[in-house]
Amino acid sequence: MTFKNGFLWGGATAANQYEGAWNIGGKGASISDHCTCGSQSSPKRITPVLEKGTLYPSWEATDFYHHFKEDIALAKEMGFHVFRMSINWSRIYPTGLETVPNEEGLKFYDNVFHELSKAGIEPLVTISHYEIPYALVEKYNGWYSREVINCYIRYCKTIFARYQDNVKYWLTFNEINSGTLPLGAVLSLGTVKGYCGPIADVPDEKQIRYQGLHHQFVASAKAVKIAHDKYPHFKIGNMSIFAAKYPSTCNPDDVLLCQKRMRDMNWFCSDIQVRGYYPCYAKRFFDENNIQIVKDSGDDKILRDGKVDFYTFSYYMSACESADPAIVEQAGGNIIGGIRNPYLKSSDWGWQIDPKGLRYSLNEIYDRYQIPLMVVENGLGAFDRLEEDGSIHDTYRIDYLRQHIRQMAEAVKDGVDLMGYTPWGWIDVVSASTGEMAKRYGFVYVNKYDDGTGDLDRLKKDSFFWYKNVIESNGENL
Ligand code: BGP
Repeated sequence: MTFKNGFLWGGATAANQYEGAWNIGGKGASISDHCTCGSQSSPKRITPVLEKGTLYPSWEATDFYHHFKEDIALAKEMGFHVFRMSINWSRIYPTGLETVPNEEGLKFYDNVFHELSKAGIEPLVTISHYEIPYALVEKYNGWYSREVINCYIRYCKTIFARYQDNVKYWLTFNEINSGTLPLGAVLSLGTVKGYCGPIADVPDEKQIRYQGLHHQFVASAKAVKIAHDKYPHFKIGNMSIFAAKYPSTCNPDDVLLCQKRMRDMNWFCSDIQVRGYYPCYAKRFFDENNIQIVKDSGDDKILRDGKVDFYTFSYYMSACESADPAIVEQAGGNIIGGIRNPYLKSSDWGWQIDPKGLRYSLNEIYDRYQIPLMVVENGLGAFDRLEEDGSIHDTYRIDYLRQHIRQMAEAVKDGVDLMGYTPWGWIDVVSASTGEMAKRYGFVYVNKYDDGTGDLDRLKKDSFFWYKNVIESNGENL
């Protein structure tokens, strides 16, 4: 048997794209409730009043809020061991500034955890998944302000105390390194009031981003320390996007550029969260980009005292790096930077599919950190066709996941300590990057469309039965 006994098979979701009920039960507006109508190609500014765009709005999402019992029953039927979800910060502290939490919000997650426990499924909880109370964006420009660290810690203390008997596995921030990328920085950092596009055209954007990230590193480390001191049974991890990068030729210029891009995007944040200090290459990067991180005197110690217990990541694609501007021009870009790889195929959204890159990434990460790893997102966003009889034949998704699981198995044979696997959007949710419902990842189809029609009915796709069998056989029957 390749995968160890107790390997955590399951699926991943996040409140901002799944839960809906954005203004029910005392919940406040979060940043993601304000910027769901953009798309990758034409991001929009945040509208002051929430209004319906042409795309299906994520503030209804696929309504986990009212369907959690049914959804957890489906997860149980597939044999899930673990259920990745996030808590909506603005459901617990509607503006992030209250001193007393919203009891109705806390009660909702009591009910969810109770249901998971009855089903014998372990929750894996992301504390902040592209979500921050919007009032903190208005008041402080999100994570750019140090004040937000205290708000986050107050929220962590509340949920740690309340759910200490229900939740063992925690992640401090979803895809923290998306803060280094133009796209994604606004959702994860909550900075730049009134704006939801890439922040590349905002003055001082690098300074804003890296100062904001510093505050997130401190907040993450403080949360880890509290967990270690007060709740020794907790396991608390980081979460990064990992997109393998390859030099496009063996020209040393390409190799060096590739090494730099691997550091800038893939390693920078996790080096700090896993090792507890800024990496050696940070100084030159900051100097060359005119970034001055303002630190408090105790920050370095806080980082050292708050190293994560395990490393988790999302894996969707890889990219190539070329130092030759003519080649970059000709080859066409990639969503996570770099250029297209001619050896790989792409999804309908241009994400390049690279299962072997997952084996490569797992080996590189494990070599570097030597702590347990978990793939907490992976999957194929695709257009699914609902047949008249209610079936959905998503063989392309099965094929994608099968190839990635095979490569995870190779990595385990290479010696990597892999804890588990939770494919993204195991039930259809709203897309983070485009706000669409049409981009689906699930084993379960949700009858809901971009124009807002659909009755939210849940239907099993072919991949549902396939994945059930994968779990049952601990990854042997692919
Ligand atoms: C990751 C995010 C998720 C999820 C996924 C798929 O970056 O952590 O929130 O949405 O990507 O992306 P998309 O929904 O844009 O297809």
